[in-house]
Amino acid sequence: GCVPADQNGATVSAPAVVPAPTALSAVDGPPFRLTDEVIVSGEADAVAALQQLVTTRTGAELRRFGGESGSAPGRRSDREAAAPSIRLTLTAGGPAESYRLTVTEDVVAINGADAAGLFYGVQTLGQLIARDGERWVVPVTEIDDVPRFAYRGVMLDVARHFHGVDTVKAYIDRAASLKFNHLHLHLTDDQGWRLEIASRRLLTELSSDSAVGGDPGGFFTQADYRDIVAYAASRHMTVVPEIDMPGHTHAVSLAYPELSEEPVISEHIREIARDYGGELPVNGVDYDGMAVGFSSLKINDEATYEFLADVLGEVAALNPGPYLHVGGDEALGTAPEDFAVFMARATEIVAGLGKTPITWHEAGAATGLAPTTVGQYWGFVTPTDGMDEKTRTFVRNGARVIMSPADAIYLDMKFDADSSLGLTWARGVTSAQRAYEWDPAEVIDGVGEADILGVEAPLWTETVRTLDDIDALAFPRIAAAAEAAWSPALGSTEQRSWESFRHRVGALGPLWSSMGIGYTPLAGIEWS
Ligand code: TNX
Repeated sequence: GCVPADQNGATVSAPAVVPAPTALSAVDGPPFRLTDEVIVSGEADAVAALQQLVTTRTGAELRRFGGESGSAPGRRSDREAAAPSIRLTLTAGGPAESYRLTVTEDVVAINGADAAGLFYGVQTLGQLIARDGERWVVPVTEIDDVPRFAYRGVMLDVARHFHGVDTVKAYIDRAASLKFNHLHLHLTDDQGWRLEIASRRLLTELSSDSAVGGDPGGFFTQADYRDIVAYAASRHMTVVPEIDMPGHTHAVSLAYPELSEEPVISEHIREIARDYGGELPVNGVDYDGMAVGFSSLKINDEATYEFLADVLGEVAALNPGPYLHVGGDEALGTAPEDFAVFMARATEIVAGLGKTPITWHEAGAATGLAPTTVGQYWGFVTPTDGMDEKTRTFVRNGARVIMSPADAIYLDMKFDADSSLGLTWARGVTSAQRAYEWDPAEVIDGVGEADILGVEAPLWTETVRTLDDIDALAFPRIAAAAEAAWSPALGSTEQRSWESFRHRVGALGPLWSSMGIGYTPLAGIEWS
C-alpha cells in the first residue's frame, strides 16, 4: 500500500513499509505490474516465500524462472528473457539481515546480505504490493534496510492458557512478516507445565492439564517442540525457551512436591483472587487463578539443582538457539538471600550447558549471576521501584539487556477499557500511540544503544484462549514493537514518528486481512 508523502508538497506517494526501513525513496513513474507474465528467479527458499506471499495477497501465482513448460532448466526461453522479472539474490558483504530492494517498471531486485536479509526483503515487497484498479502493482522504489537491534522478539505465554503447535506456527508467520527474529516461549508457570521432559515425566503427566479459569491445558511433546523450532528456523526465527523459576512453579509442586515450598499467601495474593476471581493456591491442587508470586522451589536443597540440571539439560539439547531463559520474576514467595543463591546457580547451570542465560530484570538484585546473563526489563517507560537499577546490573556485569517496557509493548494490556481481553496493571489501557512513542535507548539511564541486545513484545495469556484473541490483542500494537526493534531511533527520521506510523500501519490492513489476521482496527490509525 501507499500513503501520501507530505514532504514539501511533493506528490510522489511514499510506500508504506512497517517496520520503517533505514532509507526509502519513492520515485515517480509507472509502477512494476504484477501480471502472470512475471517471472521470479533466485534463491529457492526466498522464491518460495515470495510465491506464497503473492498468492496470499493477490491470488495470483508467480512463475519461477525455468518453470515455463518446454524451457530447459537454467536457460531462459525468449519469452522468459523479455518478461518482467523479480530477482532474489544473495550478495555477501552487507550487515547481517540487511537487504536492498529496487523496483523499476521492469524489474524488482532484492539483494540480501544473507538468507534472513533476503527473506526480509521479500516481506517488504509483500507490503509494497498494491491494487491499482484491476491491476496489482509495486510502486517504483528504492529501499536500503538494516536492523537497528540484533534481537527482535515476541513472547507467547503457553502456560496460563496452552496454545498448540498450529497457533504457535501462525504466530511465527505473523511475527516474521514484521521482521521479528526471536520467539520466546513462556513454557511453565503456576498454572501448568507445557513441555515434555523425558527425565521428569511427571511434569507433563501430572501438571499440564490445568489452565487459568479451569480451561483445558495441554503440552508440547518433544517432537512438537522440535517441529516448532524447525518451523521458526524456516522463518529465520530462533526459539527462546523459558523455564520460569524459582517462583511461578506451583505446577512443579503437583509433580514433585518434595522440591516445593508451601504457597505463601500474602495480602497481595488475596487481593488478586478477590479482583479477578479464582481460588487461593493450595498445595498439591491445580491452580487456575491469576495471582503471581506465591510459589517457590526449595532453595537450600540439592535435589532442586538436580532437577534443574535434568530439565535445563534437556531443554538446551532440544534447541540449537543460543539462549535459555530461567525467569526469576516476581519471586515473592522466596526470601531475597535465597533468591540470589538460586539465580546465581541457575544461570551458572545454563552457562555450563553452553547457552546464554536470560532472566527477568529482578535477578539483577542477585550477586553472582553468570556474567553472560542477559536481563529482560519489564518495568515502565519511565522506570519505577528501582527496576532501572536492577537492570543496570546486567550491563555492569558486561552483558546486555532486552527491553520490554510493560506500559508500551505488553501486548496483553487492554487496547480499550470495554474489551474483555487483556489486563490493565501497566498504567491502564495501552493505545497504539502509547505502544509507539518510546525509544529503547531512552528508557533507563546508563542503558544506551550499545547495551541493548534488542526489544521484545510479550503476550501473557491469562485472558487469551484462541488465535483470534491473540490477533485482537497483538495487532496492530505488535507493529509498534517491530519498529522499536528494527527501525532507526524514534524521531531520527521523518518516518519514525507516530504521524507517519499511523498512516503506514493502517495501509497494512488489507495485507493483514489476506493473511487471516483478525486485527483490531484501533482508533487513531488511518486504516485503508
Ligand atoms: C507480569 S512481567 C508477569 C506475568 C503476568 C503478566 C501479566 C513479568 C515478568 N511477569 O507473570 O502474566 O504480568 O501482564
